[in-house]
Amino acid sequence: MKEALESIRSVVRQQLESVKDLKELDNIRVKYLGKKGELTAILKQMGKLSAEDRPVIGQLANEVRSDLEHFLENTSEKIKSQLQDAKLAAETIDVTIPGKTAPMGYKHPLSIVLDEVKDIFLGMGFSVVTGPEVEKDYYNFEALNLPKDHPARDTQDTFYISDDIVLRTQTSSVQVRVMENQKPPIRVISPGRVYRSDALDATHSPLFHQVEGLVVDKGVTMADLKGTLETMVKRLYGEDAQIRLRPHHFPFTEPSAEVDVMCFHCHGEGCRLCKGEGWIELLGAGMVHPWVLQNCGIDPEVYSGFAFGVGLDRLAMRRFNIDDIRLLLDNDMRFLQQF
Ligand code: 2U9
Repeated sequence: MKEALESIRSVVRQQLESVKDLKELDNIRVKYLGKKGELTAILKQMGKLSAEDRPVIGQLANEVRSDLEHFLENTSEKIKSQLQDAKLAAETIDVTIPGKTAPMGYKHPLSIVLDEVKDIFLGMGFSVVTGPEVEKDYYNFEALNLPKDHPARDTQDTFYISDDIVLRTQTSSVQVRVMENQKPPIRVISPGRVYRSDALDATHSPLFHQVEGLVVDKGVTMADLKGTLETMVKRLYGEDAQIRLRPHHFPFTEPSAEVDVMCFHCHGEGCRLCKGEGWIELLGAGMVHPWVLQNCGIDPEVYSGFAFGVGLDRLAMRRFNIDDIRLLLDNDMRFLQQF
């Protein structure tokens, strides 16, 4: 009987090393400690032992039983903590990863289009710059040739924190800061959130997303602007995509243009998608106004530049046929997990 007890202890210890789940563990517990268990059967035989052997074997049997209970308890704890760790690992979202490899496998539509635009311009030698969203009135307006009395500053368009602090209405302020701190050549894009005091509806949001671009160097012309924008559009919408520039006005660029992309559905004929125009408005652009260069300490007699701005939300809505801008902000997983 002594050998039987010792062998049970070593067999169980060995089996428990390879147990993977609580069900398997319970089977072992029943096999040895259950009503019909092997150890239980031995304990029932104690009565047949001689008065001399009973104390020694009895003590060994109790030892083996408490060892088995100890082994089983330890293994149970180990399996439970492994299950807990696995559960935590599955739920943990590493917020430091750039979103390209989000653990759930999803990627926000804005991130999809932003990453594409970034890749296009990084491939053309641009750098990506960012800056403050709560911005000085100077950088958001004055430096961009929007003097104090300009209607664009009105509170119905802008969130004022104080007389000279606003929530930025465009990311141009970042580019002003770049021009103040960096001598040309400058090739930057500045993506980010911008704020306008518009009521939230299917096509307007007080918070939306923009990417602006800026190039300043010697001898920059409208041809460079058109070529750069054409490259962007062809990368976004395919090689046969075409753009056209329509004269426009922005205080910070002269000449200015609205840039349209030919409707990929009717190729310029006009249809429901492009509201009969044949073209879809994409972005605004122009040659940087000489006063803006001047404001940033760059001599407009020596240098010239172009700039453009595109609404990321509209780009994403067009790309994925999303008809309500609020879907981009609601964080509704039923919507987001489609991307
Ligand atoms: C500097 C000088 C000039 C940026 C520009 C636009 C035209 C434009 C809108 C497009 C859609 C804003 O998101 S939107 O609503 N932007 O039309 N933006 S030129 O011009 C600059 C920028 C920085 C120093």
